[in-house]
Amino acid sequence: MIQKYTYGAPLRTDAVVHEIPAENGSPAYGTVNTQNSFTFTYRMSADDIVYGLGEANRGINKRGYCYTSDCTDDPNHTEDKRSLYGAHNFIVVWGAQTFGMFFDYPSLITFDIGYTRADTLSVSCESADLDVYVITGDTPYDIVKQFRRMTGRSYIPPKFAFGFGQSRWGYKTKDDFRKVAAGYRENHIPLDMIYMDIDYMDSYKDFTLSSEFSRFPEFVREMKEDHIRLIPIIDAGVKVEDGYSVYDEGVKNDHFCKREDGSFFTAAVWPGDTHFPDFLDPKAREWFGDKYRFLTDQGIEGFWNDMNEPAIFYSREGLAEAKELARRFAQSDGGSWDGQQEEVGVWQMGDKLQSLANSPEDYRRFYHNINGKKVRHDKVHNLYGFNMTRAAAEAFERIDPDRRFLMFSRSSYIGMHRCGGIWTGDNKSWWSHLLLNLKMMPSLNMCGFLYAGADLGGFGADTTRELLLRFLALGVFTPLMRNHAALGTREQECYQFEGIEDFRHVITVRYRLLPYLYSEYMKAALNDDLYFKPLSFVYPEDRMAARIEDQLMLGNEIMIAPVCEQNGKGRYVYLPEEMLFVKFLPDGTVSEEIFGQGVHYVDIALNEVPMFIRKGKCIPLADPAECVDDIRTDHLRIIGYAGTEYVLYDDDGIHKDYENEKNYRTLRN
Ligand code: MIG
Repeated sequence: MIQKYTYGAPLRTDAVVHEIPAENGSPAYGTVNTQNSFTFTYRMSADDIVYGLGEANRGINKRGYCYTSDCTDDPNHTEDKRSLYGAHNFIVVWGAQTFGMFFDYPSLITFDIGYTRADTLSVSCESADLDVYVITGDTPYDIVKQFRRMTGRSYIPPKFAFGFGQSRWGYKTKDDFRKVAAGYRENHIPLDMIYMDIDYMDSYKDFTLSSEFSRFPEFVREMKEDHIRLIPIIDAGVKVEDGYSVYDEGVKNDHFCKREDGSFFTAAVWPGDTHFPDFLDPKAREWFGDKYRFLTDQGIEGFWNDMNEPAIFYSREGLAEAKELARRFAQSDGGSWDGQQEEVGVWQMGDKLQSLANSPEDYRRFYHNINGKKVRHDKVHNLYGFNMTRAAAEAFERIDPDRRFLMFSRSSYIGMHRCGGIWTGDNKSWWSHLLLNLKMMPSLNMCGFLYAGADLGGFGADTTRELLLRFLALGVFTPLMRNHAALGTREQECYQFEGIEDFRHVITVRYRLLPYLYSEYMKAALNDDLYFKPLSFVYPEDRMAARIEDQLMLGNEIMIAPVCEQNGKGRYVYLPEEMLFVKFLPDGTVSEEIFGQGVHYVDIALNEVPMFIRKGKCIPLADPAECVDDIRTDHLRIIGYAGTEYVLYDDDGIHKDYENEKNYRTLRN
């Protein structure tokens, strides 16, 4: 059962698709205070667990910290960070009382989950204008499914998007891309996509190509003949430059965000001065969305949307203030280091420069046009990335309503899960981020984001062979499986390392499992279900299962337990019931061993991919292939418990004929 409570005059976010009428009164759980601001408070019992918050830091159980939804381009995901790129305001409390809550609020909101006081959950935001949904059900799983139904079907990518992709910030020329393609094909490491980061554009202008990419359609075709799709990035900001048609049109037709005085807001991002399209205005969305045609017309079938928090390096105003401060700083004579005798001190100057980027002040300097009303950006900040991606998704429906396009975004709000997937942004080549990657997955799924993944190997900092292999052994199971690295870091393509056969093997396992993974993804999407679940969702009666934070249930048949530690030769696993331990060995064979309920230590070499099949279940396994197009789904082997069945979902992977009964086929072991 879902109940809705409306406070004040909320702004429509379009997170919810199946609207329900608002109730009078207040939620059955906790207390709500709407004086001056909004606060929801609930007294937690000692053993209560809190799930949710999607793309957030720390554990699967969110209890014990304070999180804010405030979409931020911060590439340092250290433990102390309270917000990342997304705003996913859905939580489930499980324990003495069990209920879910969705706070549909488009601006900064804080979830203090036993941080200030261990027993107190407190959710607060500045303005008491929001819709609060309270969901009751028997279990967290049941509550999540109701929430998912209310917020609509998750995005479904084309099947090729379940292949492996290589990315790196810095590929600039056709030959850079050809080299990557050859590195994979010559070494027989499977590959389906190469991502084009910002350097493919002319001066970082959206919907342009640098002079390196003349005769682009032919290049797209050349790659596609090799079964490789090119996936270009699109940034949110549009370069200010007379004669650049996207800029000219945006100005002429009033599609950019404005300052209070009606002038266009200017901020520096990659192209230099940019304007931000007003994605909250349907007319601007339609205009920007149609620009993707520039690339779809040339054969492109997928994109990633970046910098859409929106990320700001600095604004004109911010820079002017910093320069003024610098002028005064330059005038103040020497003196003490703490600046006490000076008008402007060293630290004050430093702080000002440090805080130029992504500054809350800048988010108060521009406005959106929402149904003819001027709304200051900070009031709707968390909707920006959602609506950029929505612009693309709405356009894809016009460009080819029968076809699926690959689309994922950095920033997001609940509701965007219908338009695209997400990648989890600029992680680092750290072991702790491998574990964070794992922990985020079920939370993201709860909030509807099924097509998701992290930068495998780590984006920032130098990776190691060992870390990349372990990252990949988790990535084998994440719907988005992409190796991506930052400019200036160690080269991270799989063929750059010694012992290439290990990489070939691990990624090949993905392709062998792909019919199963795709089938489970599609079932999850079509039934508003989860692809990744915490163990407790499947074993709610098992008290131990609820404590496990480094193993996940995937689909209905398997459990994963990757190694997340340097020099790890194996790991402890907890089995809530008897399971079949399956290891994909480097010689292409599969080892199978039954383990009983309880704790076990399992050996897992660096070149092995482990997983568990639940008791009484089986899964299909395809022959090795080097691209999704070559996977033979008519030639599957079954592994798992004897005498069992698996219902496989399959389709052409391109069109949207999802409800067809012909897509289901029963396989017997
Ligand atoms: O300011 O396009 O998260 O994946 O490689 C950095 C360059 C901009 C941030 C993205 C990252 C991408 C990078 N971008």
